[in-house]
Amino acid sequence: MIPELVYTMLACARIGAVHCIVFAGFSSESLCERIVDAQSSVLVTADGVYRGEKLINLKQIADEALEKCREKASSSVTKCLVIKHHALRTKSGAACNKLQTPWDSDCDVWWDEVMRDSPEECEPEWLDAEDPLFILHTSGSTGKPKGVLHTVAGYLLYTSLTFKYVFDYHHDDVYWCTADIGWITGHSYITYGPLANGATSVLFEGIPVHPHVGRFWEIIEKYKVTKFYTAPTAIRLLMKYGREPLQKYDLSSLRILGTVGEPINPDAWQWFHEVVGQGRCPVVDTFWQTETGGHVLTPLPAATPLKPGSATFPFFGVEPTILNEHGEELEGEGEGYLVFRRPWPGIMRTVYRNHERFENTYFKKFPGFYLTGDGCRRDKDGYYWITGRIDDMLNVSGHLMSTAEVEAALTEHPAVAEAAVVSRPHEVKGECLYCFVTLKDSREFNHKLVEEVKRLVREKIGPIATPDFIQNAPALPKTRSGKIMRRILRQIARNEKDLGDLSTLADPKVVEELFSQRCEAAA
Ligand code: 7RM
Repeated sequence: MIPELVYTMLACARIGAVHCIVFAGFSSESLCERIVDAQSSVLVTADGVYRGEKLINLKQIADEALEKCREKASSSVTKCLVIKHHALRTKSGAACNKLQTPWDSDCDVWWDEVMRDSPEECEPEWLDAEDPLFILHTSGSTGKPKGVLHTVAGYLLYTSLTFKYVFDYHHDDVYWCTADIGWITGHSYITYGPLANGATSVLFEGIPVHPHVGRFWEIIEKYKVTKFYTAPTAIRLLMKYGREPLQKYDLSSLRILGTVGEPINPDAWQWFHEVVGQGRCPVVDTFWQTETGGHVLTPLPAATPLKPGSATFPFFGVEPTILNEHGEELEGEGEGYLVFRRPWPGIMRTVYRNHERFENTYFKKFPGFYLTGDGCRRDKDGYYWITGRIDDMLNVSGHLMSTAEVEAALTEHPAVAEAAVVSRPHEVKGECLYCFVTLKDSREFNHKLVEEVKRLVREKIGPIATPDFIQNAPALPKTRSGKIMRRILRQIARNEKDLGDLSTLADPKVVEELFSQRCEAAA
């Protein structure tokens, strides 16, 4: 989350290179997978970065990823451009420079050295409207991330227009979106949308609770932020500390508040509106996806009467509808699959190098409609309420991941025979991971194993996927055809006793046993 990241994106756009940004919290494994999929030729990274008090050696992670790519004999990367960030920007000198930056002089180049010799001007490359702008990976239900591809003209038009209307942009605004640029929200509403409008933005490298829990409020006061866009998970986290940390700061500059990433519970909405916005600022609850490029369901501030927890109505040109299991459109009140009837300029164009997967994932279940994968309810006033993912996806602090990808990491542990992951509601994160693991014969389930398994998932996917609960499952509930019944596991994780129809279960005894051993407290 440093200015050089934004420069790099814009530089790519200018020379017609396709960027593919990878969140700095990802493991070398995940980075390698994305490099291979995108067939990248240049890797841009930094020496290191602080996340709170933790120093992350980014260059080392990058090197490990490149090494893994080479092992797979598919390294396309010829140069690694390294930004001197930690070495230059942390409090004075060597004492603080705790990093050893590994260096390969054939491949690695320092950013500041190349920049010194670069010309001041660079002619833009003229592109076709439908040429690619970037690839951004998002979790897919088979575990392998999908490279969502966006194109230059439609995406830029859509992000710039939604930014302007949804945040009611004025030239004297100071806008702050707290998202990470490694996520689509950062692409669309830190880089492209605001900059296409010439907006003044705050770019924040840090976490909400460091060095103190009033960090956000302090920044809002310091820069007189007028438009503030964040995630329900951050709101829920900060809510825990009460009003006191806010009362020290002047938040009177705020005009509009926005949320994105997950359904916002009415409690958190009220707190955001009353305590942060002091009851004066409309809250725009913006529903959209990596795939949609920009907001698709959202209020327009001060124009749309709000209902806490509802993303309200479609943006201009977007035509949502709700289908039942048979693909029939529901009229009026009802709940079902959220789909869109027509494309809009910012919709993704393909899954990179896998157009078939694009068609299968989004257009096959209900021909003629774009399938979001979210459940949705429409109330009597026509308001849309997102009910969450209906496929096997998990949403932890606004980060989407599939059960399959976490399960794949769990089963890499030599003692684990099988694993199934479900979500369980979490006060702050929205959802957290509840994992059932079946051990191989003769392996013992103990504290040491739980720690090993957790560490493995962190290494394979990243800290965001760290399991909160790990339960020993001598057997998993399965259908006769061998499919794990996650619905039942979800109910066990949540201690919901009324299990409904168990007739498809191969062995109903399994359920009782799992209930008797369920985890009350986090691992
Ligand atoms: C922007 C982003 C997409 C998924 C989406 C939903 C969930 C996002 C909201 C929301 C309820 C919202 N892209 N989601 N925004 N659910 N209300 N306002 O998050 O590709 O990372 O995730 O996030 O499930 O399908 S994403």
